[in-house]
Amino acid sequence: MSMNMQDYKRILTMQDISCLGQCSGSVALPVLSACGHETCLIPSALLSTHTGQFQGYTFFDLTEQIPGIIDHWRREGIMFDALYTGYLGSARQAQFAREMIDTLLRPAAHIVVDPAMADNGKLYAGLDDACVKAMRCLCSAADVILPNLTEACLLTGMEYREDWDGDYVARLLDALLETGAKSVVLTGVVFSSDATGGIIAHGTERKYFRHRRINRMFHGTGDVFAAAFTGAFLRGLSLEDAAELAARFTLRSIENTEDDPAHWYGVKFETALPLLIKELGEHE
Ligand code: PXL
Repeated sequence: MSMNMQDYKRILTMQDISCLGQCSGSVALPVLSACGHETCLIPSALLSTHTGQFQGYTFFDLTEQIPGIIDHWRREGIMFDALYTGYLGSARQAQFAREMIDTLLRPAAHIVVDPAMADNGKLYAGLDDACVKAMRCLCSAADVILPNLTEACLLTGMEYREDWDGDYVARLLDALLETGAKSVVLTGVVFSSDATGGIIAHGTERKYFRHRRINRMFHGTGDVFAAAFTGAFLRGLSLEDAAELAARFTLRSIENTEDDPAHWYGVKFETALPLLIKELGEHE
């Protein structure tokens, strides 16, 4: 079961490095490597931890480094098969990501944007309306966007509701596609007390994926899902197969963490990498 070398992609990912916390760049690199892709990271900021459940974290903004990195790669003639963005610490970083689409991507490149900026009805600490606006612009150029319900509301200006119904979600998905993104994978859709999952929207098509719900919040699971989705999608899986595989990988990561109360800041996704690799192999 060897990988088809046409599926080996050079991916540019832009997101922060939170030194501890199992999120963003520290998840994207190992997950995309496990999916069999070359991955180049532009770290947008360096933090001691993520900003979720920690106080007193350090934050070193690396925005000023970005133009120099882009210029160097352009001089070297380096081009990428895909851009995958996650958490970006400022509006300017999202603008740089938008520029990279025109300067660093090959013509048929894929663009996956995880507008990682909010959860549970609230923007992450330190982000503002300008970030939302710049993220909306980046989403308009994407092939696939991966918002959760909160991010979907921020991107569309719709009201955030936890008691969603079919009509509300249908309007949300239509509004997300109106941003210009070609496809949407809406995540964190709770279907019932014991089922969660998401909805894929492409044109007028809507597809649901669902799995067992663990009724507890784990940090970084959006990033685990997004990285695995991107890796699988770039291996040539359909949106639906990539989303389902990424959801199984995320669930397994949570299952492998939930019994360890000392591990409260992220999920042990490393222990689920064999599952990810095995399932990708089955798609060859
Ligand atoms: O998991 C998303 C994320 C990524 N990076 C940083 C964060 C968060 C969520 O809070 O704070 C720095």
